[in-house]
Amino acid sequence: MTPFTLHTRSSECAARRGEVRTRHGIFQTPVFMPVGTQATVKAVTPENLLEMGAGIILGNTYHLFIRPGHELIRRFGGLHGFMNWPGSILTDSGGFQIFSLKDLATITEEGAAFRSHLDGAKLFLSPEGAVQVQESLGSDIMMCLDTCIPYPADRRQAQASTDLTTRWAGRCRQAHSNREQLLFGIVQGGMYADMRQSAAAALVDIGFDGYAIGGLSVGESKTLMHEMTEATVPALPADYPVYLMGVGTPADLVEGVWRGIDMFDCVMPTRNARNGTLFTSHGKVVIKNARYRDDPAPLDATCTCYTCRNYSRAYLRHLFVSREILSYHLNTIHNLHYYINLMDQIRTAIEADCYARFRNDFYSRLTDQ
Ligand code: PRF
Ligand code: ZN
Repeated sequence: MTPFTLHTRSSECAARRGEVRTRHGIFQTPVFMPVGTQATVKAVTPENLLEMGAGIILGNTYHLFIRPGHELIRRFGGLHGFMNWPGSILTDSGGFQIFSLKDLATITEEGAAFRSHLDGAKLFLSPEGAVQVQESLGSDIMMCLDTCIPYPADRRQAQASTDLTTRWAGRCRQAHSNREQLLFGIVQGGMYADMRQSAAAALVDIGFDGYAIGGLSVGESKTLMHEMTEATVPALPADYPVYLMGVGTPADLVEGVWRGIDMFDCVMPTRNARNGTLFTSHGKVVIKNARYRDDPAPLDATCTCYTCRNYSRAYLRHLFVSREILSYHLNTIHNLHYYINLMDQIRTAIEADCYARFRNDFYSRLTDQ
C-alpha cells in the first residue's frame, strides 16, 4: 500500500500537493528535509526544527554506521530516541557518501568495501547490510544502497552502474523485514533518459514505498538536470512519493516541484548559513559584507523566523566576523525557515492552482542574486 495521499494536482504543470504517512506521523508535500547527517541538524535543536515547521529530517547511514555505530543507536531507541526528534526521519543508504570517497571505496557485485574517513578502518556495506543498519537506526524511510555515476560517464559505464543499482535494489527489497519502515528505490541512469526510464520500470516491478531520483546535481547543467527529471517522473507511478536526492537551490526546488517532485533534501541552507550566505525573498545576502555594518534592518523584512524577529543585520554581521558560535545558530534558523516557508508557499500555490504565477513571482522578486 502506498504511504502517499494525493490532495491536488496542478492544471498547469506536473506539480502536486499531497502527504506521506510514516509511523512518526504525516508530513505535507512537496517537502524540504533538513539534513542531519550526524544525528543532528547542525547548530539547531529539535525544538527549533519543530518551531520552523519541519516534519521530516534526513540522517546518513554511512556516517552513523562509522560513528557511533547503529547498534549503539538502537539501544537508545533508534535515531528518534537518541537525538530526541519526534517527527519523521529518512536515512540515506550510504551509497552516495561511499561514492564520494572515490579512491577509498571499491564497488563489487557483493557491495561496497571502503575505508572509514575517520581512522582508515576497513568496512563493508552490502545492500542487505544497508537495510539492516537502517532498521537498527529505526528511520521511517530507508533508502536502497545505490551506486552514483560520475559525470560525465559514457553509456557503457552508466549502464553497468545502473544495472548494479537495480540488482542491489532487489536485494534490499528482499532484506526489508520491518514493513513499518518504508523503503524507497533509487533511479540512476546517468544522463541517459531511456536508461533512467528502464531503471524506473525495473524498480516499479520490484515494488517500493516510494521512488527517488539519484545521480542528479552532480555537475551537469540545469537544463540537463531538468531534462532527466522530466524523463523520469512520468515513468514512476503517480500514486507514490517521488524524491529528488540532494537538490538544491531555492530555484531548483521551484523547478523540481513544477516537474512533479514531492521531496527534496540538501545541505545548502545549513552549510550556507555557517558560511554566512543567507537566503532572502530578494536573493542571497553575504552577511560579512561591509554594507551591513550599520544596518539596523532584519535580514529579510518579510521573514517571520526567530532571527528576523529579534536581530539586525548589523548584529548578525558582527557575530559572523567575530566567529561567534551564536552566528551558526541564528543563521541556520533563518535559512532553514526560508526553505521550509518556501515549501509552505509552494503548497498553498498548488492548492490554489496558481503555481505558474507563483513561479513567475518567485523569479521577479530575486534581484540580489
Ligand atoms: N544517491 C544517494 N544519495 C544521494 C544521491 C544519490 O544519487 C545524490 C545525488 N544528487 C544526493 N544524495 N543514495
Ligand atoms: Zn528570517
